[in-house]
Amino acid sequence: MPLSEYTMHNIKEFRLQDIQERLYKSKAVAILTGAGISAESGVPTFRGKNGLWKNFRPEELATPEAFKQDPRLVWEWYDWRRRTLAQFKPNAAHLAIAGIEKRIKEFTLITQNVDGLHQLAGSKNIIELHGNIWRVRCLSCGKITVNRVVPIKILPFCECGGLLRPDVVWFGEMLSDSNLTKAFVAIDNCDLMFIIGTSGIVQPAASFALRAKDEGALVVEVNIEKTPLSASMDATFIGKAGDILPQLL
Ligand code: BV8
Ligand code: ZN
Repeated sequence: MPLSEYTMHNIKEFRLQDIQERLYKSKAVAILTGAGISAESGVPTFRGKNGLWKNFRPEELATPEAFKQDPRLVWEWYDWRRRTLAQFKPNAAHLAIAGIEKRIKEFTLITQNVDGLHQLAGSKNIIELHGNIWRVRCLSCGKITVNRVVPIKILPFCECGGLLRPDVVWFGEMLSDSNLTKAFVAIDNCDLMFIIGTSGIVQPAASFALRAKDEGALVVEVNIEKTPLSASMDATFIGKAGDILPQLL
């Protein structure tokens, strides 16, 4: 669809080209992405209809309790996700964000995704809020290493003998202080923030848009449907990230 077609529902009438103008005039831009930005690469979203795995909900498996209780089951789930992910490439939305970053003085990408597709697309200044599925961490010595072995031997152990876990943030676990601090600095300093492909349910990421607004930024949402965040956005563009974002380049 041509730029002008993308209207949205909100108080102030913004068209995509208005946002495009604002984008290249801004001093600092922050982008928050969720699972929706990887959907067009084939990666199943968390709360989409096809769900993520068998009849388990992420909130049941992505927890320290689940791992303690049944590390094999949790590793089977992560191994399945890693095997599925290994065949996927960044899509036009990931590439557009990497392209925008090159043209903005101060740019920060904050992602909730653990799939590593933003890195593959060439994004540089990334805050991986929820960790990365291609890293593992030893429960004994705490060593973090990149591990791209698919399928991974279940159960994987560190050379120190400790059990390895995925280096991701599970539900009920604290996000790393340094990541949160970096994210808040980016959010508080930006004059334009995009919220792309997230259902706005998982905290604390779901409150970042409001924080940016309180700090005076213009906040723009891109999603295939309205979310609980939409009502407080300055603009919401309904459509696929892979269609809309390249038009901002
Ligand atoms: C924390 C890593 C402090 C793992 C993830 C009640 C009880 C207990 C806890 C809580 C509670 N209430 C709140 C909490 C806190 C909890 C939380 O928020 N729970 C939710 C479920 C209510 N949060 C936490 O626990 C966080 N830690 O708060 O610490 C604390 C400590 C102790 C006790 C309490 C608090 C940690 C959260 C991190 C969890 N880890 N991932 C892994 O991935 O294996 S979260 C997981 O969900 C992913 O990271 C994912 O990115 C994230 C968010 O989901 P979305 O990205 O939004 O994806 P979703 O599928 O939901 O939506 C996709 C969207 O894309 C949709 O809107 C769709 O329309 C759109 N879309 C689809 N296709 C496209 C598209 N848009 C554009 N284009 C397309 N083509
Ligand atoms: Zn170890």
